[in-house]
Amino acid sequence: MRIDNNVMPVRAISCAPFTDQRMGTAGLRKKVRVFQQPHYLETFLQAVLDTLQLPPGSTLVLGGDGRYFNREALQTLIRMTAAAGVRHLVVGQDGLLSTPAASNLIRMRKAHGGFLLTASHNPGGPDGDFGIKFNMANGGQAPQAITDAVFRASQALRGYRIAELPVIDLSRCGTQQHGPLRVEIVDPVADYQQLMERLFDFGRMADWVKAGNRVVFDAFHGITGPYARRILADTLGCAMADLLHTNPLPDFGGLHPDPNPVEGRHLVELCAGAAAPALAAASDGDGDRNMILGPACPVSPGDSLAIMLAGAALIPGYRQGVPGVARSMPTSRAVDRVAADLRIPCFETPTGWRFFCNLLEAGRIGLCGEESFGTGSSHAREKDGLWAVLFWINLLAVRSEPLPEVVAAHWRRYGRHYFQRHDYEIADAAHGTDLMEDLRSRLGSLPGSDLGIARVDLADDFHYHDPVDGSESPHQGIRIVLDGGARLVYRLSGTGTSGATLRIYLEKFEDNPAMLDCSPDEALRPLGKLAAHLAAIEAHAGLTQPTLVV
Ligand code: VG1
Ligand code: CO
Repeated sequence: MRIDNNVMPVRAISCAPFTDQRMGTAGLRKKVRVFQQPHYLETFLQAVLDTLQLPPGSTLVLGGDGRYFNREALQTLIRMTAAAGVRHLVVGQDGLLSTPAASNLIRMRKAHGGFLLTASHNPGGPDGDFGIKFNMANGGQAPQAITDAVFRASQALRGYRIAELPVIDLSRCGTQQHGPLRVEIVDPVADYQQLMERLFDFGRMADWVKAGNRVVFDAFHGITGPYARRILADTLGCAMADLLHTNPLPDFGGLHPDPNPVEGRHLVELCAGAAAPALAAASDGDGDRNMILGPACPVSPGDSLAIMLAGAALIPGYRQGVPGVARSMPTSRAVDRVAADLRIPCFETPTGWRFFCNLLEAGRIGLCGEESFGTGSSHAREKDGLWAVLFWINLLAVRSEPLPEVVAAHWRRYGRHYFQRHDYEIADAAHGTDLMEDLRSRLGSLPGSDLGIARVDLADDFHYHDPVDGSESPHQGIRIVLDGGARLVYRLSGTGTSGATLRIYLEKFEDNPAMLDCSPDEALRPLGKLAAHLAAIEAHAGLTQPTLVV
């Protein structure tokens, strides 16, 4: 097909709108089969493009985690963005870009935004999930006002516009011109690696590896494999045999690319044994999450964030200190103690990385994290799995102490926040909503009441006031704080694709030196029982046990 240099041939297609294209915590996620319905993907993309009203001649970044349906969706995306007047696309080779690398590229290239084809930690394959995140010119995910506007636009759509283009070959780096559209295929790793080299002391880290400190990393056949091979093995000298599942596969090889102690139980077992490496780690499908473990020492995400903040001055990119930190509300308050010690502000935001972006843009925070195995910093506007692994390697290399000692010393100094998340998969979504409504209706009567293990100090429905743009986000999770500092948090997940997932977050602070080495199971058992009883989970959903404990 030959296309005139100035004119992009465009077809207009009429169709009925879909009523369910509301983005959740991180983009639109649905079963692959839902996205495969005729016009479904196209109408959603049109709703985003109509909402954004990109200036003519714009630049966008495109990439994804390599999951099933990415290939087809990318071609559609190229043709629809071209029809909307976009004239420069920066695309990861083979359509691959990790979420943090895409965020970095958007910022570096001063693009107007980017589409990321991923359902993150959700399973992939023809029966799995597919998703799309849209990121703005600042590299961060679209804020609530935009996602609400996209939903409204999707409901009113009567069709979409798509350019007539040949299938674009994404397998070779370089620039292709298709009429007025320039498609630039880039190495997904190169710019990201340069960014990492500016933040960390790669020389010292390579010496640490050379000294016999072994690193095991599992990419779960998601996007981080190519990044880990180039950065951990080729550059830092980690053994290739210690990098697991590093070829991205459309169905993640049947693995569930969610880096937590359950999906990563093989790493937990490895670290519990005599052959434990100095550091073991894993990332999720799109490369923004991380799990960190050391010999007999899984590091909880809340502790990881707190220890990173406490050690930030040892890392080149953070030597000047950070202006402040933030954590999502359900995340353990371990980092709050370090922030207080450093006399820097600690912000509490709703779940979802997009809420950190205003604070990052305004220069009010330098590090932030979520309990869901997500940590990041001002280097990008997404959480960043491999960055967290590199941060830990750099920290261990400077401290010259084994990871378990670093963690134990932290607890001795600041106390320990025992933390667990209990997920209940509720088949009928309405039962999940009813349960939350019921609990919410009883919140007023809780303060002051005695729940057996403690009295209730505070019970509320978290409402966030964004200190940068003044926006309000109500109903971001129910929190019940007990006398003595223990805390229960309840919220419904916004990333699932069927039924409802109730997430309950349990936290208990301990500073008695004799009680710092309990198992979280043991330390939190009474709180877990109380949480289930308070929310009447069995009565509402018929469940007597959590489906997942992490
Ligand atoms: C979950 C996590 C949240 C995270 C979000 C996206 O959301 O709890 O902390 O930001 O996933 O992560 P929810 O609404 O299901 O609790 V990712 O790595 O899946 O983009
Ligand atoms: Co992710």
